[in-house]
Amino acid sequence: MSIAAGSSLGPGDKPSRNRTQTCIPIASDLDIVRARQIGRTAASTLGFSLTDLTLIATAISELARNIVMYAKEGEIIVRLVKNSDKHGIVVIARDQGPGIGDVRQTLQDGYSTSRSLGLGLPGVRRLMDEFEIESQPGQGTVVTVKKWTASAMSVIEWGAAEEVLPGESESGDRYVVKNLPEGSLLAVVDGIGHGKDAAHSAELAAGVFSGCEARSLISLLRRCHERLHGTRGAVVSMAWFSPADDTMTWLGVGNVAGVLLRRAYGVTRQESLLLRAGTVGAPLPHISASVVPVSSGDTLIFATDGIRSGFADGLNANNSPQEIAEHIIRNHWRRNDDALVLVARYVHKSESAS
Ligand SMILES: [Mn+2]
Repeated sequence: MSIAAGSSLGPGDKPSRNRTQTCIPIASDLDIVRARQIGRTAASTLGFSLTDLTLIATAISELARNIVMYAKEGEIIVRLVKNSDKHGIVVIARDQGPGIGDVRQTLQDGYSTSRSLGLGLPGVRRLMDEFEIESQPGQGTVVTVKKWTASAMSVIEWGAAEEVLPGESESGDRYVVKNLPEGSLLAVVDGIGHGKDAAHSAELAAGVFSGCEARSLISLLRRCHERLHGTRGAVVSMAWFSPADDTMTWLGVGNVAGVLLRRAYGVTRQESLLLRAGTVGAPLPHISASVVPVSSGDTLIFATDGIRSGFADGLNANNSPQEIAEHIIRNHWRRNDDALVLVARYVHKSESAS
């Protein structure tokens, strides 16, 4: 059965299937539940974690709810992708409703045209690895989202540990780890100040990174900078691991320290990220990213300024990223600021190629 025409599928129609694809007509709350279940069941055959299955199901509910709310009817298409280097799920939400006038505005956090308590499109974008939208007023909307299984694509193992400033309920430090088909993005953000204001700017910045599809750190930082305009701002360090050429690109504005531990001939060497003074959200300094070669086993550490310098000295590079993160928090937290440590180890499997 063709998947092309949403209008040919009435609300009472059965989902149509072929081997890798299911099309679910959407016109009622019941259809939302059905789409959610079908998507979750399909995704479970690919080896997603339980957490990822929940994220996928939530994204499908949101997309189907949007159809019912704004277009009255449409369809959700669930497609599985299985090839030699990656497995994942593609979800397409299609309707012929009123369409969206300002797509960019709709994708901003906190923007909602309805009374719904749902996540909205920015939320869906955060839950999934890839997100695309096409919409014209009067011509309907097509949203395509994808999620890839971690085992098939992740080139890093990672762990994180954090502490909140005593007396504050919320940390102003945030991290994002985002696995995309071409590599992995890591970012650590420290909102200026502490408490609620700091948490607010950090949250906005983290939203930019977790919703991104861009692979350029500088363009991501610029976007983050625009997003933080009018807030107290944040300091940010970020890294992009690229398995295609075994490199890591890193960049930092402010004082989130970055250290790369390399093991060679039984000796661990440290390389430090060159930080540009400044604040993201305030006038940006000249930024530049540097690219370094990495090999399997190299370990990146990001630590906010609640951690004393020298935190990477004497670390056991054989420990897991999570053990290293917890060790640093335990031994180097200043206790007068929020603290966050993110540790990522490059684990690209094709090291025999060289
Ligand atoms: Mn801090």
